[in-house]
Amino acid sequence: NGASVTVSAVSSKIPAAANPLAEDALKIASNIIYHAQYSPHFSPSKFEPEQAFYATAESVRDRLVQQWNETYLHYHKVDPKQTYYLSMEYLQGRALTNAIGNLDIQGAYADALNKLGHELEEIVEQEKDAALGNGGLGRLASCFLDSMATLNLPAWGYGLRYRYGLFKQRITKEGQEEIAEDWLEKFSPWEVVRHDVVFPVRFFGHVQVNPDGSRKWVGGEIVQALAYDVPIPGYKTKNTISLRLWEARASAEDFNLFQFNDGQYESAAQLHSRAQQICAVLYPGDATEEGKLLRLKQQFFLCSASLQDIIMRFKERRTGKSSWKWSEFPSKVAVQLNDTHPTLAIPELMRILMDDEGIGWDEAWDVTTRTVAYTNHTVLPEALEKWSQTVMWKLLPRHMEIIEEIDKRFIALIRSSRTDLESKLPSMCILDNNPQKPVVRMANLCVVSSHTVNGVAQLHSDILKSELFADYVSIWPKKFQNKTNGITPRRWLRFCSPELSNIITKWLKTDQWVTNLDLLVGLQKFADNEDFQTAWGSAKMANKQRLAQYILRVTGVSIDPNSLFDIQVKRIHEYKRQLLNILGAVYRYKKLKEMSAEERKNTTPRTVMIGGKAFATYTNAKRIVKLVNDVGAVVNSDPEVNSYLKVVFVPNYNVSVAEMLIPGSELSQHISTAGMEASGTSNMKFALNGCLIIGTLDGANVEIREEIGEENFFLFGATADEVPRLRKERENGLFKPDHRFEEAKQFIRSGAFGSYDYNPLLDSLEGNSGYGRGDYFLVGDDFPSYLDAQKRVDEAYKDSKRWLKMSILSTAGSGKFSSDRTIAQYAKEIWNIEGCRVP
Ligand code: T68
Repeated sequence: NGASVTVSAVSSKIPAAANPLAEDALKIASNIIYHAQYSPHFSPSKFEPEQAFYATAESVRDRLVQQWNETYLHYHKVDPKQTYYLSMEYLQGRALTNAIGNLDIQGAYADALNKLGHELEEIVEQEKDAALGNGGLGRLASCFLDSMATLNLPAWGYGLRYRYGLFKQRITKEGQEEIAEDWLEKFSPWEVVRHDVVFPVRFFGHVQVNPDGSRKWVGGEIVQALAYDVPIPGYKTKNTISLRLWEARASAEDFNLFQFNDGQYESAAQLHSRAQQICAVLYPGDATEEGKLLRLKQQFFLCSASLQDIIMRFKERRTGKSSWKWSEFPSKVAVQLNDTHPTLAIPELMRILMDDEGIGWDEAWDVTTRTVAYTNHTVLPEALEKWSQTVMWKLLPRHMEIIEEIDKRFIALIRSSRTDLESKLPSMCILDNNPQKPVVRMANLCVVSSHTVNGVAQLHSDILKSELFADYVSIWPKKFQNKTNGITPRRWLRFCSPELSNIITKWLKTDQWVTNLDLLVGLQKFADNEDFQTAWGSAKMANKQRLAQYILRVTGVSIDPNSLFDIQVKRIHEYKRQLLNILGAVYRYKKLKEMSAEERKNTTPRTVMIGGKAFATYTNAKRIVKLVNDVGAVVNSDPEVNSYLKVVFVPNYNVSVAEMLIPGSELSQHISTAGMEASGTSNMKFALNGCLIIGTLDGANVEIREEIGEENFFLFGATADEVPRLRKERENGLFKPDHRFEEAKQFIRSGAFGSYDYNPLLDSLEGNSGYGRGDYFLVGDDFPSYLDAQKRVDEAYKDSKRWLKMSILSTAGSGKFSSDRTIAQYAKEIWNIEGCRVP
């Protein structure tokens, strides 16, 4: 325990060492001490875990910076084609374990910290999560960066350096409370500010027409984009790539000294505070006009700064070359849009090429469309971005001209070559000129302007082709692809579950699976082996115990590691159907109450854990959070049944919490209404960790079930094809609810879980209700088959050998879901880039 240790005390005590690893540890220890002494962040009188974390992180960063510079220089020399991943979100989580793991120096760092009176496990917990994202989309971007680095791909991530990332969730009697999460409260040891990388980004202003007919965007306000780079090390490779996060700044000239001296302090700094607003908060609520404008500003800020940087690098690598052409640009640059949020990169690239570089429309269009590709992550209509034309004309007048022209040319193309599609034009074109509310449809702009459009799981990509983008498919059949999502096996198995990893390595007699996840299939042959099962079972048990301690610490609820650990963690959304889960738990509770003590003994004890954040203004999602907490409060304190059922709401779900929950899980719920979850990625993380899935045929569940075998997957529910018919039936009042569904709802309405008014929430599940949307997500339709599947789960768990076998086969079948596979496919089939290993 280093609580009272001082820097000078530990530095004088570092013992001499004999073996090489120890010497390495010794060097590391003195490097850590060096940082504690000479990086003036804290007073040197202390060397408590927090100080030890920052000093350790800086020492690791030293190593990364060296590799990082080498990587950049190597890429500069070779000048390969590079991918630029544009994303408004990155959910990086903590970086220390990942960095020392990827550098393969865990042992030495653990030893070094030991010499300094600390435990590595305790030190890594000091780090705050970098939560610059909302959920799956942001975490996917982070997994992708890890894979790009590991595969030695010349790639960069671009994003925004939000001051406040995703809020911290606190649970009170009222339910969820949001608190600003200050991840930069002290500072981030991982970012390096690049004072020499600054680009101006313009907003507002007007279009100037020059005598030669060319156009130029002038006036308005200019904000500086300043680069902060975060190193992304590959696993056991020197290649270390960059995540470049932009911060908005006003320049010194924007500070009005005259006003300040006149005592007008606020107006003197007005431009500064306006600039600061841009990167203040991740995805600010867009219910107000001001909020919408700010979000659009963020999007453009990312696109403009990143493109200026990309173009500068492209030109830099061409200096000294006698001649080069813009048509070479797509052979050096691939830009991937992570959903429509960075769509403005399209008109911005067009603008730069035409107005700044002076090339004509046709060539600019050819360059742009050969450069940009778009990934869609949702088919939910409310999540498809549409920007008010009025707001866009005000903020980005030149870009609106360009978008109008793209639209005009697209319409002309259809009218001249595809008269059969003319009737479809109103929904296919980019501008929706509805006089009440004229908008720009960002997804349509992306489809028209990208060379490739991809969905994120096979089912999702099929739905894109047959529904959302069906009309475009007939024009450009080859434009549409599938790239099933993946997750990095480093963070999501190797580092978060060392116990299971070691067993896998031991039995496969290689650790190559960490970069070649398909090798896990080799575990299949041990699925019935008793020794292997025993080892597997004890690793899972160790993880469950660790999780039980965590749950006790953060919730005060004591859970039994011998019960079935059943987990659902993800953003709270009606389509993800946490309501189905909690209604199932309520039904289970009611039945347990009705049983005799003898009967209860034959049931399978369960711990239901649910976690996730609700968007601050999403009322029903917040009611669901409250309901789970209220059910937990009653069930967990009911002595009659609480050794058979516990219901826990896990607060403040984030990447680090996931790293604790997933290894200790045995059953996880991925139970969205079929056709609505584009892919899901936590399903892959759970399966990889030997956790069985209860789920619908939605998103990547379909492929997971194919890979691990249908006998190892608890399937239930309507299929995507059946959903429209079921919705129709409900609209027509033909739906006959199962009595168990009625019973569960009625039990809650009766006040069994407190006096909070759950009627509005439950009414949203009623077919003929005036409230809600008539169970749009079909909770009632799927409830009976869900309960049946849960019965199969309970039975399977009673046979622990069978369960262990299923668990092993789950991991063994998860090879496909490595983000290394996903990224290798993007590289080959969309970006046309190759590995460029630093020697
Ligand atoms: C998720 N999307 C999908 N969106 O829901 C999930 N949206 O099925 C998929 O696995 C994952 O993307 C990765 O492909 C999101 O997470 C957002 O977070 C989001 C953020 C802002 C605006 C709209």
